[in-house]
Amino acid sequence: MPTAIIMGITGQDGSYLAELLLSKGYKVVGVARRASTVTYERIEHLLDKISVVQGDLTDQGSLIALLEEHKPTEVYNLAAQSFVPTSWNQPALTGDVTALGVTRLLEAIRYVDPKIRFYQASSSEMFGKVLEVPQRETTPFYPRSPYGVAKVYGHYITVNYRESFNLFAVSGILFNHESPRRGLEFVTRKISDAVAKIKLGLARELRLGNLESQRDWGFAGDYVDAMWRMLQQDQPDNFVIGTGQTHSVQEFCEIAFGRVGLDYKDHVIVDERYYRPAEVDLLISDSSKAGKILGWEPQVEFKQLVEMMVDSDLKRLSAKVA
Ligand code: NAP
Ligand code: G4F
Repeated sequence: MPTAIIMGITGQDGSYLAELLLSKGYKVVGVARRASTVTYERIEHLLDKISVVQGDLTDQGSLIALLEEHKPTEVYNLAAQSFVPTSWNQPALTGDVTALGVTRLLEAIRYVDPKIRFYQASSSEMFGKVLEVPQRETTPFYPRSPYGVAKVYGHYITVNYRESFNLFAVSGILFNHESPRRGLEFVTRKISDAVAKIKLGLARELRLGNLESQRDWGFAGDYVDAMWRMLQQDQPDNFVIGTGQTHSVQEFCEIAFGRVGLDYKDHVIVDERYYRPAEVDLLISDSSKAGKILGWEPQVEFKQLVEMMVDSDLKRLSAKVA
């Protein structure tokens, strides 16, 4: 039975990846940082099937100890300070975790067992002020936030350890992916949660930033499958993963409010507090390399994704008010 370590097990992607790896017969060890309360909401249904152990990307010793104890064949680094606005308020922390954390993990692999296969969660935010549309593996980077800058570092240190030390280290350049388990501060889940609250009479308005912002949004469950496929190849490489379609925040609102018979114009208020110091441009993926080499294609379409998220929040909140 192969063993996989998932850094960031308590996050959105960690929970979906754990489900996928369990279904493939892996022993799954999830790493969570110590908190004063448990943060296992997304993995509660998996706790009898996986081991959850403590570790932190800012602590080199904890990473070495993890690998020595659990002897994984694969390590997935999904851990990061992942919220773009926070990266302007906490740029040094973002650099320490999201950038240097990758080096600490690669160093632990090099020291304990260089045969371990490594996945780095890179991001379309690295393309930022885009230099080519659509974006592919060869598109130059131009990050527009401290988060994007940190992810560029994480990407290149992964490539560098592959080339310097012959590690099987891959970088998955993933475009936005969402789900009912998405964090509440990200725009898609902020909208689906607010739609459910407004429908149930628990709220009346939703304050958002730039409604014209566009993203290439896919379903997280589809994207973790691409991560696993990348680690099953003969050679380590970089892959762009996305849907190849872009939609605006306004379009997301139209479908989400429409799902419950409401008009977003009656409830959404544009609030400049949610504008960013710098925005990214037209993010659209070209994942044809992943289609050809990994045999990967997205399965869930945009409208389906929006409706899935609204339905889930409505169900969750209806149960609470009942
Ligand atoms: P997420 O829900 O924010 O999860 C991030 C995870 O990292 C959480 O488990 C968090 O733990 C953990 N973490 C934060 N700081 C840590 C530290 N110092 N040591 C150890 N763990 C730490 O993010 P996600 O949406 O699942 O995304 C997974 C990865 O893909 C992230 O690296 C993200 O930057 C990247 N990515 C995401 C997308 C997307 O659209 N979702 C697209 C491209 C790339 P706590 O629960 O304790 O906070
Ligand atoms: O949902 P968002 O906060 O996601 P963002 O910044 O694209 O980052 C996510 O995707 C990246 C992949 O490209 C990941 F690497 C990263 O970790 C994260 O998962 O914002 C999406 C768009 C932005 O253009 C933002 O300006 O929505 C716009 N927006 C408009 N109003 C808002 C709001 N975003 C948030 N969070 N809150 C608003 O009220």
